[in-house]
Amino acid sequence: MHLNPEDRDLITGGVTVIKEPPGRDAPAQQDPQVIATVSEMLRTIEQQGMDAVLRYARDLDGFTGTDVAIDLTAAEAEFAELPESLRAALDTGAERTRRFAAMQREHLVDFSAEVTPGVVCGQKYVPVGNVGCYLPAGRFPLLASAFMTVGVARAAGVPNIVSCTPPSRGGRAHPAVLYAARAAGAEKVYALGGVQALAAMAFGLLDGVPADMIVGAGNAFVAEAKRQLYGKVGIDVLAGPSEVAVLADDTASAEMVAADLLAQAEHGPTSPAALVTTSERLAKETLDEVDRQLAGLATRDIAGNAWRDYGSVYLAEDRETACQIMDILAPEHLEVLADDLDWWLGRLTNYGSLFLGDWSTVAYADKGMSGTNHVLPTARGARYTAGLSVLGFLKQLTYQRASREATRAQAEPVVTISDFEQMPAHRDSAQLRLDLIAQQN
Ligand code: HSO
Ligand code: ZN
Repeated sequence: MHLNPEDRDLITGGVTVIKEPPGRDAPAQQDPQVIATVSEMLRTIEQQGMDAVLRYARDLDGFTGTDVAIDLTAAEAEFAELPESLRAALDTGAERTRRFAAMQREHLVDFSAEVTPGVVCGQKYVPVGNVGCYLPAGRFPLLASAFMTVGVARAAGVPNIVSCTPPSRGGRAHPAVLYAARAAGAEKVYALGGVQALAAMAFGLLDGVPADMIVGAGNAFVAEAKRQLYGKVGIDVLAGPSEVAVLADDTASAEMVAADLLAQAEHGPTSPAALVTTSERLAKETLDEVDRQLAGLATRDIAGNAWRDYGSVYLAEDRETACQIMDILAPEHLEVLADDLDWWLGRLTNYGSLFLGDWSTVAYADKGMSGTNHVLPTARGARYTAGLSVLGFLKQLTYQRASREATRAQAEPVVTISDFEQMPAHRDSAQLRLDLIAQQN
């Protein structure tokens, strides 16, 4: 997540590069090997069904059971293995995420209005019927993913929600992932991971109902499976490595900036982190502070490589210039550690989610504690889309109803346009109504 040479022309103020990875940002393209493997797996599963799903689960994930279904309403023994404090924290995250999603839903209003005399147009929000949620449990289990997918789909009113998560210990799944899913409102989870999980949901192999939409983050194979299934099913976002950008002025603390950069660099060795600041002092201090904190971090190999290869620091002439850089980088998460937070809130437009001030940090939202969704666009996708929310599970449908009296106002111009376009069947469906009225008068 850094500036490419052609981006520079879009920035009017002065920018000094303090640290920038060499070369261009890695293209968002998939490895051809991944593409081929995924398409072969999807084809096999579509043809052979559950036999192929279980074969992949055994070969790739070490699944040893016979039934992938896990009843969460009868998993008390497994939940009891978890510390009480963890269960309480997960309950809190699930509830806060649900509450914010419910508020967002309330602010989406159905309406109808007379647009032209006698022509009433309306819109209504209708939930997607069948949603498949993928709950990742790879390098890190990312427990709050269940709140963001299952919980928010429920808040949207989705009637049928199916969830999958990779098996562990042979047959069952990670107990904390199961607990989080239960806290989000799921009653059942299937112990399936990767491509076979997405295929099983998309093809309706688990409960006999094909998913209309598949959501949730995963590894490169999961992302590619979503890309290939897109069109047959809807998806949330094609998520790449998690990113963070920090905008800071001279009031910010280097210790806090460094901690927040490393918090997302920890996701993986290709996770980008950027600081854009108007303070030369802060830029320099942050570089030292990142190294100091890395030395004491158990995930320093991951975060350190990410910072070395994908970290950047820019010194901007003024805050408007700093914002122009963010217009281009469009980071997944954007933190503002600066004075005059309302000014930044008004000015900034390209981000997945925005964190204003010292007391709002990405990790809070990552774990569901603020209430906003953590499934967000990466790789500059925030230029054109927001992240997952209750809106993602709703279709904004339109409808119309017109009176007999409003026919002329619509039919006559349609006849004119259709004649010009040489589309006689369109013309006729309008003309028929004009003729009918003429006969009736
Ligand atoms: N930063 C990730 C979500 C997450 N991080 C969950 C930790 N836990 C994508 O927004
Ligand atoms: Zn994170």
